[in-house]
Amino acid sequence: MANTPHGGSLIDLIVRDAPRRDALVKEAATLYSLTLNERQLCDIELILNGGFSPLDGFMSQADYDSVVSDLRLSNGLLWPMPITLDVNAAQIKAGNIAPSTRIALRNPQDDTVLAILTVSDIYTPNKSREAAAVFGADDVAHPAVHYLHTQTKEFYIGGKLDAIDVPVHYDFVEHRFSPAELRAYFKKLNWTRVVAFQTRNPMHRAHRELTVRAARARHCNVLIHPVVGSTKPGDIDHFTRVRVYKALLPKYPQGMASLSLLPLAMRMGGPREALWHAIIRKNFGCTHFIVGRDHAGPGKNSAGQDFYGAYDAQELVAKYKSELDIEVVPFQMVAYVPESDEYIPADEVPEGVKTLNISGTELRRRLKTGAAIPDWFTYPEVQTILRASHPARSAQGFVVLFTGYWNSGATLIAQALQMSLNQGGQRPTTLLLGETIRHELSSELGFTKRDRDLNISRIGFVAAEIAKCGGAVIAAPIAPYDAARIEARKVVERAGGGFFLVHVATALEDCIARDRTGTYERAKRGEIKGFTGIDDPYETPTAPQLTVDAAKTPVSQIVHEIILLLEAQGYIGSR
Ligand code: PPS
Repeated sequence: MANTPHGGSLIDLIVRDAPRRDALVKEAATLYSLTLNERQLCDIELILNGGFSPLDGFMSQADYDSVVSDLRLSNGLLWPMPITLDVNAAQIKAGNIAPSTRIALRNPQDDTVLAILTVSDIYTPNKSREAAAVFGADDVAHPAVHYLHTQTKEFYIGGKLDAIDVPVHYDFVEHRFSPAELRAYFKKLNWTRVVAFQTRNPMHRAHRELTVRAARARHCNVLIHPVVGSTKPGDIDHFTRVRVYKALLPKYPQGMASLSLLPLAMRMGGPREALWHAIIRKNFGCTHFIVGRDHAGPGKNSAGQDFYGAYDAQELVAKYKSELDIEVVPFQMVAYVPESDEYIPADEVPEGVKTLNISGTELRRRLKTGAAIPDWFTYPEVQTILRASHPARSAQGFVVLFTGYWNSGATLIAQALQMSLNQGGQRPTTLLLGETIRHELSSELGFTKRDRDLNISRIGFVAAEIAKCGGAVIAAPIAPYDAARIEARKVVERAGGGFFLVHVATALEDCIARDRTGTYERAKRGEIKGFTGIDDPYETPTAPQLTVDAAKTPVSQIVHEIILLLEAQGYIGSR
């Protein structure tokens, strides 16, 4: 038998309101709409499908105050996390929002109406109080506190929901279960005792070992129940993680484990979050829940100390044990013992016996540099998946952006660099000469500051897209403005590409002296207006990776300097 939902019954609003759905859709079309943000979208999905039972809407002030100060809804039921809907004064005015107003809540991804909210109250939260009580400190180093102070609008509106649809997902659909579906699935599998494992990270041998140990100790099956909503900034994306979990499933014997994805927006709230996670798993029918060391920990505060003690979460869930009705299995840290080639609980490792571990930070470093990840740490299948989405530098894309006066020699250097990179053959290489870009991408642009900036921004966009797919881009416009070059760097780096700015600092006199086309002469005579260096500015780059002078150094030597730079950063050659 699956576990009883929190509060006694599953609040499946979709099933409850299905008979009225058509009328609700019609009504929604006449109402003021609020488009939810990513976090609210996660929250509403779990309200609508019963993952947050007994909630049937966003919290009223009475519930909110009680949850913040006492970890309970106003009816006394244990609930540790505020689930609120924030709005600003302009929205209140535009929607005439007042008690009893009905508002359509829309999915930001496809604009569909998910539910109608009947407003019960509008209230002003004390955000500092909420931060201190719920997250332990009013410190913006905490991601949820940062969100509260920077993203959350000034008013909360409470009220119950009438359900129309849950958000549609297009990824890993076969692994997405509502609480009712998961309960039915457990029934089909004849699973009566299920231990859930919460994670927002890839899983390795140690996780497989500890979940099997938990299953063995409690005679359970294992539900891998990873969060695929928002997690901690900087985490590995859920697409990669889900591929990892799927690769891990066959490592469990006899169909012992299943995978279900949880569209939760984590708050990284440590102890309170652990309690909340346990309640959610109970709603999904699980009977047991693993709470680890530093469960849902947000990292360091602004004084450089941990926000929570490593075992605070385990202590808080133990405190509310009698009200939780899901058995919490404290995570036993397992350590790898090379001597016997096995994982054993850290507290069972005999004195003096050597153990090994690779931290998350170390794993990320190895993925970045391409350094080896040992087989004792993870399965080869998992390693292949992680490497595919975290290629080593030698397989990552990069952009070399040349900047300098017209006729500085940048075009020749760019062409020669492409030859050299093609010889290496490590990745496809694209050459974006000023002339090509002006013809293919920016033909309608002139040479005002605005047009030149737009030209560089287009080059940055295209280069970033190519670098994202692992290609090399060599671009050689004049790019006279520092801010535009800096912006292009940002766009490329955000896409995961390396960015190298090379200033071809050939003196203007030399550029003019080498000009056999008469272009500079025409500019000097005023036949070309706003020509860079003649009657238009060139801003010297503030922080180029390389500065070269094509009048003083042969092209082949300049290309070699760039090759050395790329090699030093690991983008070319193999290590
Ligand atoms: S920018 O500033 O980076 O957008 O310039 P870029 O795209 O590199 O364009 C340089 C080419 O445009 C010709 N040209 C001018 N350059 C500078 N200032 C003015 N006013 C100007 N008018 C035209 C310049 O000769 C370059 O031509 P190509 O054919 O690329 O050598």
